[in-house]
Amino acid sequence: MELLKITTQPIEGQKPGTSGLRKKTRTFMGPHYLENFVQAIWTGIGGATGKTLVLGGDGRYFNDRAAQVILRMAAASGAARVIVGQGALLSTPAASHLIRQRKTDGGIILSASHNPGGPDEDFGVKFNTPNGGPAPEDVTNRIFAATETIESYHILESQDVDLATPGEHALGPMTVEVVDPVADYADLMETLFDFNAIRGLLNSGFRVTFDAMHAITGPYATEILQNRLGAAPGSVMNATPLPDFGGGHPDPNPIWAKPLVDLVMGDDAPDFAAASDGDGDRNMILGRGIYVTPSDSLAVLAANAHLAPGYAKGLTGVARSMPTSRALDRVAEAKRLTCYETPTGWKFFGNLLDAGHITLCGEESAGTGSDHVREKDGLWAVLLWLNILAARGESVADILTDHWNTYGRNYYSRHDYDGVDADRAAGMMDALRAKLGDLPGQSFGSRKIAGADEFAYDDPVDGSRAEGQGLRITFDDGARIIYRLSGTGTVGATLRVYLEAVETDPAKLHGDAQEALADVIRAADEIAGIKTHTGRDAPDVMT
Ligand code: VG1
Ligand code: CO
Repeated sequence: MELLKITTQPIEGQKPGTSGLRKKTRTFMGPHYLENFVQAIWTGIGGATGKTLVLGGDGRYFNDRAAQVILRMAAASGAARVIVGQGALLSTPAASHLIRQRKTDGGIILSASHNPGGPDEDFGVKFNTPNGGPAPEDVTNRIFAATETIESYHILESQDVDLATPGEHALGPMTVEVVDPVADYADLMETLFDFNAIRGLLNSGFRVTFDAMHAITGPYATEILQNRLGAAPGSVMNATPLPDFGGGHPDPNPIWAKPLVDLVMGDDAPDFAAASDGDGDRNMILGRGIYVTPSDSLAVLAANAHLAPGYAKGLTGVARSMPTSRALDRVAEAKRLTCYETPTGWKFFGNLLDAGHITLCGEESAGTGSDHVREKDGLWAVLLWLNILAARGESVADILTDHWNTYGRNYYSRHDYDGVDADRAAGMMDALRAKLGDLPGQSFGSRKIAGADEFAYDDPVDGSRAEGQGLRITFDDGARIIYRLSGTGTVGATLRVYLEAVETDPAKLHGDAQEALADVIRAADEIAGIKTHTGRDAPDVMT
């Protein structure tokens, strides 16, 4: 086994975005691309020497090859041990759990999450810190800085490590420990939820369908829902992870998981249905005849979490990303909990969770989680819903209706414009930023703008400041419009427009979101000139 020092030079554009570095798979497969970034991770964390790391990914195309490269580079840089999920697989929440459980120095997750996979699609690499959470900005800034000055990297010349069976292997002086990717995570879930109650529910004729979308949650959902909780065989659909996710977008929303939505809206609908994304950290919740928006789901979970044993003592506080609807704030107010507002991306919840300021948090993009790990967690949200359904004995639709009657409804939708020319998108944001000061007081239909600003976040735990986190417009009746450019895309720019309106009239709680938001949607275009700037007539995706 020879230790190689390979000469390289900086490659442009290796700046991690909202969640790690995401690029076209072919870019990652290009000469030195992955290696440069991995060596920069070692530099960014103060070297790999003596460290114990976790490694796994969502199984997308190139996951297996990238894992072997990273193992050889870890060994060459003196890491003591790498704990790898069997087959180089780990869901993002399971990786977060393993990093914490084994008290490691962090881990590398190979995933581009909900982005499609394959040689012509997307790949990604993310570093998580010893608390199990995505690296905060000071760490990603150091990693990025290292990519800009790199001159060489170290790698061991060796055969592939056998990752197919659990056990230990030596790779030079380093130990590679291959572990069952599912067992520890499933055990953790048993400590949080009343599995007996959920088992009872599922035995009583209550039917569930879980769509793993040919992605990583297949084996997790099969073990937990079918094997441990007794859901009928076949309750988990698309359960085998595929390198290209069966050609689909593993994004659990009504567009990309349409077959599941059609199922719950049809005659033979199950009582409860859910889906997760490529790396298992997102969730979509459905009941018979009903889609629960992620923002509403977060609020319902916050209002009912005490019904699950792991949260029986109540919550210490809650948090949501800024564009997430303020349905959560209403629950927090009623329960006298502090509700923190953070920038988009799970890394901003880490400090609040570590400090014990919050127990539960979430994002409008179908991410919900708690202090059990430091990532959002798709199956966790599904199990918390099932626990609540078992405890309350009501349907999803009834629980949601009751919630709206109690707290009011925050009608909500996100409109995405994908693959917009990056300069045009930036031009729209610049023009809007320039006129923010003039907006307060202006009227749009029956609403008047109460405030307009660019969101910046001061972390209450470590005092760090994150600027430029979205343009935010608030109306006098509580409605909001937020404009943001995505930090996870790989082609051009994705413009996200987040729309929200508050309704407390009991007669108007069951309308269609797009209709209820029609005035806000019109105002969003009038204020920012979306159509003029992007050249688009309509969004590509509405969630
Ligand atoms: C998107 C979502 C954000 C989420 C991020 C990572 O980011 O909006 O809420 O945290 O994806 O999720 P952006 O910058 O594209 O809006 V995942 O499941 O892709 O790791
Ligand atoms: Co994800």
